[in-house]
Amino acid sequence: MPLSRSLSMSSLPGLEDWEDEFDPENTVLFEVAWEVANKVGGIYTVLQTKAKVTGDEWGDNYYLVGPYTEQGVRTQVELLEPPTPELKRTLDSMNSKGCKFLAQNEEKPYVVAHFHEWLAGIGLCLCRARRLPVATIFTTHATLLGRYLCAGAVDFYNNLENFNVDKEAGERQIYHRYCMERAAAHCAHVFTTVSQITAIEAQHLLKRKPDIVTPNGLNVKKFSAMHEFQNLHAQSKARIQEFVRGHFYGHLDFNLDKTLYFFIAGRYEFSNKGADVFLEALARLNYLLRVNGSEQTVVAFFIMPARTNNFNVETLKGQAVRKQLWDTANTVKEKFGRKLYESLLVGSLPDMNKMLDKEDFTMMKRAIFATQRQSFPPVCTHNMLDDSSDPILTTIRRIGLFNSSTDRVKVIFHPEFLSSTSPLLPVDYEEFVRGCHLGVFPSYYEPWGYTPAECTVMGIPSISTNLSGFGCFMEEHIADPSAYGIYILDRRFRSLDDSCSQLTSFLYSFCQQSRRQRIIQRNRTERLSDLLDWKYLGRYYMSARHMALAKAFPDHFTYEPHEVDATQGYRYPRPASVPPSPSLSRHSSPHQSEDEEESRDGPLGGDSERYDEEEEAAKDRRNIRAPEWPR
Ligand code: G6P
Ligand code: 1S3
Repeated sequence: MPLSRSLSMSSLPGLEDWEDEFDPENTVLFEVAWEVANKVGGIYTVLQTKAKVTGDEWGDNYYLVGPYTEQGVRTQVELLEPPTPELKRTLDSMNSKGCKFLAQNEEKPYVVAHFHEWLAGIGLCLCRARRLPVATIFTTHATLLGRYLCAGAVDFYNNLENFNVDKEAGERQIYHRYCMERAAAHCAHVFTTVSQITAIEAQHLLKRKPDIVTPNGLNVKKFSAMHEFQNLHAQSKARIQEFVRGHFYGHLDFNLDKTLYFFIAGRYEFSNKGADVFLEALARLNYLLRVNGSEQTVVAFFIMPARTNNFNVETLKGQAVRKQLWDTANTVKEKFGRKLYESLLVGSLPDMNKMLDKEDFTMMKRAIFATQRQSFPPVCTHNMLDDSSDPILTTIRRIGLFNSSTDRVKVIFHPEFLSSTSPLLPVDYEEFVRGCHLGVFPSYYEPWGYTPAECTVMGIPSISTNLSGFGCFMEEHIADPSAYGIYILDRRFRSLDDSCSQLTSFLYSFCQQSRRQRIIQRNRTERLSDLLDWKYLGRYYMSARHMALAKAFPDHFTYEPHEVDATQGYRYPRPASVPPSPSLSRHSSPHQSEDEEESRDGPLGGDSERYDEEEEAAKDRRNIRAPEWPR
């Protein structure tokens, strides 16, 4: 039966058999994970963003199975009546035993069940133990033991083959969970993971080499207006600037037009996510900017949830003071405007000495008085429960980044995920990322890393590492990643200190870019989005399902074994024009200011003689090899 789906299967080498064999009427896909409609971490993003391409392929025969949470059901699930009496009976019986569901019906013969992570993996082990006629896939998004080992002071990647895995898991009191993960990996017809680096890790720690690497994609939103994402950057940056105005009240002695916003975000694993390296590099950057008399200021945000008991008073006060100043300015403006209007109505120019009266001045003086402050602007926005032992705060105390006036690098630790309803910084995560200049993710342990990928599709440059799945993937597909705003830190072959120095030099060079260079770079970053689209990356999942069906039902499905080679596919050459690095920039006059540059070049970032975005993008497109089916 022909397929209705977005990708043309016949164009994909190796899938001709699949097209003949796959009958969506007769084949059912279950995807099982703890993070189905349950926003806990990165796996939620995988499932949520992938749903569209998988749904296009499998139609009504695609089912997601996850935990029943009231919150998840209320906000993300549409409840349906079971379509057949058999299914209704089954679900009623499950319900009577206390097992709530997401409900759909299926009784056709070829079932693929795809389990994510060890928590769901128990279902896979039971399917195999009970000899159910189901093709099974197990995807691990990180190994339990790998995560634990990396979080300790272990030279992980140089010792992968030497770990006594049972002993290490036992010592960390995760032996039972480790065994479930290893059992699921071994029981599955097909075992997959999210990156080559995690495939090597799994081979050593779980003792099975993954059959295929299934990299994580995103749902890439394309704007109809070419440079809409640049406008969104400017709008979102304005929201962040408002917050900064309030947070630094009384200490706003830096130029917001020359302020850059860097951020790190994610699960709070201090060293695994590289917050330690970022802080050290910020301290060094602060020194470099100071001794070189730079006019730039950097505000670095740490968005990592920790245990708190709400916002702290000083931070809330900052936003209240800002609001009061805004209200005062508006009241005075209103009165001024009315007097001006009255004067024009009677045909005379206003007497400027009478435009503001005593009361106005008193009101303004009172508002200014409220901005007096004895302490530095707070580093942390919340009251931390573990203030004295918190790793970010302890490090900040050691390196002395206290937001003093002389600091060129300011730090804000926001230990809660962002929300558009926050009284402090009312933006959601996407809006925040769009408004920043650079995402910094110097992870030591990062099987994939969605944060830099999200930056990329929004046209925001980022720093990742050659220990992260994302960083390695981009290195494979782009000839000169940094020209596209993808900086890849070497955390594999350098010492910790050398990695910090390299990160410092990335940050310092970034600070030296002019506005025009940043705009050019953002244009290039955004051009990479196609590479991360599920439309392309979803094919690895298709391949895994095909392989599993062929293993479970060899009489009905065949799969030609292919070596997966991620370098097949897109390959971005160096950008066609000069890279936007400060050393290579050519100013048309030696003392040209950023504002002059922008007003001449516009948001496209360049005149036709030196930089033509359209032409460069077109050349890139001609040079990029078409994606091929992974072999
Ligand atoms: C976008 C907007 C420009 C704005 C620029 C600021 O490109 O279209 O109007 O000037 O962002 O860039 P910056 O890197 O300084 O935040
Ligand atoms: C894992 O979540 P994490 O942040 O604990 O899974 C994510 C989705 O595959 C992945 O992006 C991330 O690197 C892993 O670490």
